[in-house]
Amino acid sequence: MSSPKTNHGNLAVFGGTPAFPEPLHVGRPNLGSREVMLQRVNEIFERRWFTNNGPLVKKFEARIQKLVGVKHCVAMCNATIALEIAIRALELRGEVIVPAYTFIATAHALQWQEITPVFADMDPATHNLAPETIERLITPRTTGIIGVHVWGRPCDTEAIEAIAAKHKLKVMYDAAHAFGCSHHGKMIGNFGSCEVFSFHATKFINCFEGGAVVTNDDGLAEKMRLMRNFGFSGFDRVIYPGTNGKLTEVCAAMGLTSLEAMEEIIATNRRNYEIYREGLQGLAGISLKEYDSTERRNYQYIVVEVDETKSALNRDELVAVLQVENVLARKYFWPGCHRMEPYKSFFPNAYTLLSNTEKLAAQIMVLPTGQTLSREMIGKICGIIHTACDQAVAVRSRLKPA
Ligand code: T4K
Repeated sequence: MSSPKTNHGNLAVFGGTPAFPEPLHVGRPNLGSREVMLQRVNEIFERRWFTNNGPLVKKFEARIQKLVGVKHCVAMCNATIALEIAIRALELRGEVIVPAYTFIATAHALQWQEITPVFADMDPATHNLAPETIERLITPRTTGIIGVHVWGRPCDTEAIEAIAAKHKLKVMYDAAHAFGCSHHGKMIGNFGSCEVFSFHATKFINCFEGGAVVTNDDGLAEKMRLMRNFGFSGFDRVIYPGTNGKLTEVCAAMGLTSLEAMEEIIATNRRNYEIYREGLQGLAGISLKEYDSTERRNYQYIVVEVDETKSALNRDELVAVLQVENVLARKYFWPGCHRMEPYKSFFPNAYTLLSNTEKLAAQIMVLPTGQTLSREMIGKICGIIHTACDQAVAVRSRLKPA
């Protein structure tokens, strides 16, 4: 690695050598034991049972049920399909209220089934759906609310569910980020009618590609099991419109191997978060989103808010400085779902009701973490941010297009 970036001449934006020879990604996969994984793959080959609710999928589901303390886990090929199946099994239709500040899959899972996602604003303190913005969006066509536990921080389930009860709406949660997290001591997975986890490669627990719906509702679980397998109920008998949402055995093998390393991965993420917290101290207008250590957290996202009214550089300038150093910081979930297609064309004025989303989506950046980051590497990333802010005038004029 090159020397620390202590003066502006060292920064890659001024022609210095990038701090890292290879790109550092947000979402570099974490690994469990390679040996155990390869052993499992060998066993899959021996069994010649590759998919269709195989023994490893069943074992993976049982582990998740136990970890989350929930009655049913229905494993799926990814969280997007899991969301689609859960939405259909819950019989949502018409309009469903979702936060504008989420990964696009939350909205697309509705739109894909011709259900209109109606975007609610975010709470700037939590980045989650602001309950007080929900009621004004309810119309006679509204059938449900999908809350998202953004960054693994639970949304205000009590307030959301009270509004839903008042208006007779169904509630489910997109818990793609929140596996292994708790809310008032209860594990995420036990709220609403059902909750959806993602086990994509970029998640702290991964199946290469994978997802799951968890629920305490026997009937709903049964329906989703049928729906993920084309609606087949036994040979030659189809009783629902279904799709192919099955998790493969090799993906379940990865999931099980990943789960075995779960505590270790969380400890690494937590260590990284604490190093970032220390390293980013003292920077005006730059704040690390804190995790509540009294609850269970997975610490999988390092989320930084850059308030350009107080910070020497704005979010986009910092991301640009970091990218040329090979630190591929991300602007999740900028510019918000309401500014992406087809929603931008459907609701060109949606932004007028989404002032917090508009403001915060332009201030948030996510930094790399996980097993591939060392203490030194994080120290170096924080050093780049400090140096760039110290030399903000020069950096800004360098970044300005000629
Ligand atoms: N709901 C929410 C709230 C979500 O955040 C997501 C997904 C979903 C639903 C849907 O879940 P899935 O259907 O995916 O199970 C990434 C992930 O692809 C996506 O799963 C995730 N959220 C989202 C927050 O981040 P992208 O498009 O920004 O990044 P991607 O997939 O290109 O990966 C990020 C970086 O990670 C890459 O630049 C390189 C690195 N990487 C990635 C992969 C796949 C690796 O180093 N190795 C790899 O194997 O969406």
